[in-house]
Amino acid sequence: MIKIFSADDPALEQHLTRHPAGQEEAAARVREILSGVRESGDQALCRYTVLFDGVTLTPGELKVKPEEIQEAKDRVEESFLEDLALAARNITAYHRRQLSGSWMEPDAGGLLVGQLVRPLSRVGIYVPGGTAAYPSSVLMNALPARVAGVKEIVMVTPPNREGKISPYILAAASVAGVTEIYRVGGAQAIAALAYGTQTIRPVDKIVGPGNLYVTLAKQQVFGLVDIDMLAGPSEVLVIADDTADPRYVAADMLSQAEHDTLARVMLLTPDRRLAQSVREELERQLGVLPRREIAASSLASHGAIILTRDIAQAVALANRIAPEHLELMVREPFSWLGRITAAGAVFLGTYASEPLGDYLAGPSHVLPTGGTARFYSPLGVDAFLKRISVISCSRDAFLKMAPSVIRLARVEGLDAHARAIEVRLSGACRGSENN
Ligand code: HSO
Ligand code: ZN
Repeated sequence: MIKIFSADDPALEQHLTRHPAGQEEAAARVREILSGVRESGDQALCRYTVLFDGVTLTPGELKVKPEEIQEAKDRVEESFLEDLALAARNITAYHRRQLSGSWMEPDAGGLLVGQLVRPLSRVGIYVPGGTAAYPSSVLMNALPARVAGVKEIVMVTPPNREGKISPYILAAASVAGVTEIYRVGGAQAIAALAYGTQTIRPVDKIVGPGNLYVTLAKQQVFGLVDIDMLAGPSEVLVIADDTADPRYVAADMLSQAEHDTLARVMLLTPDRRLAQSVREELERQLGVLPRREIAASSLASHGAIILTRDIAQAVALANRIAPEHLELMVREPFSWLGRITAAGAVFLGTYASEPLGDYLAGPSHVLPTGGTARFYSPLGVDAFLKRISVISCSRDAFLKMAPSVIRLARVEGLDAHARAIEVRLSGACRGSENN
């Protein structure tokens, strides 16, 4: 069962440190798969699909046809489509608020600088197969890209043994405005998106969670294409005081523990009684969970209940841990918000339960994990936008800046740079036109 620590227990540090397993072998295998796809394209994709997914496809069958998508939408429950539509509305509205525009500003001296903001042209979204194929994640990855103005959104996902993709995933892709879908997964799918094959054109950026092979493949193609942050196991850290209901605290902790045996769930509280009753609630609620084995293993090996002096100490510790999800189930939760410096998403109050954020509230549920919230932000519109700097200047502004540029260039030993300015100085002295 979950262990209880005190905040200054030296064993706590050790318990919170992750020990990454040796990945060299997997990385070498991934390297082979990437070069296989780079050399033989579709043929390699089909070869690896037989090997890893146990299904034989021809290159012509890689791309999912519009009929299959329509069929999927006809098959899923009407209520599911309505829920997707509601989620899509909230996610879209939230991300629209993140859009920032191009700007250009002349100064009084005639120097004009600015930036153009442009969407990426083509992005790839990886969707894992099996039980980790979440329709919600399709929305959370694709909609920020849509809002950013990305024209081509390509989804890749492994087929099941019948060569099919879950109708829930296909329906979500359709709602999210995905423009192409391919039934291919694993490192080979990442290779196809990065290098291109006969049927899959390469993309500019690859996002979406995956298993170790997918993650290593993304790492290896980074630079040729951009990637999102590397997703780790889910986390929730709850800060609670004596006003919190232990049933709610335990339920929220289990909601993340059921994701993965490696998931990390924590409760930080100054209240010893609450700590004890949350522990009992966890035990009780685990009993009825279909995924209790996963959740129990997560609680036992990565979970922690930490007793703090007060809420201020809990907040300070939470900032150091920088959890993916932070719940504040304390009196006046908003009064603590100003002190939060590192978390993927903050949930305030009794009713802001983490799954609301997973599905419906609006912010993307693709969030930094493993302490990377110290420097990463949630997936958002900016992940699919880039900036182009703009510079122009008048003759007067040029004349004013020229001597400094020439001196700086000469200090760097770059004579041609200096001359590019000097040649204009003589032109400018002859009185050539103004721009
Ligand atoms: N909580 C997960 C996302 C998710 N939950 C998808 C349900 N479906 C990210 O940590
Ligand atoms: Zn979740």
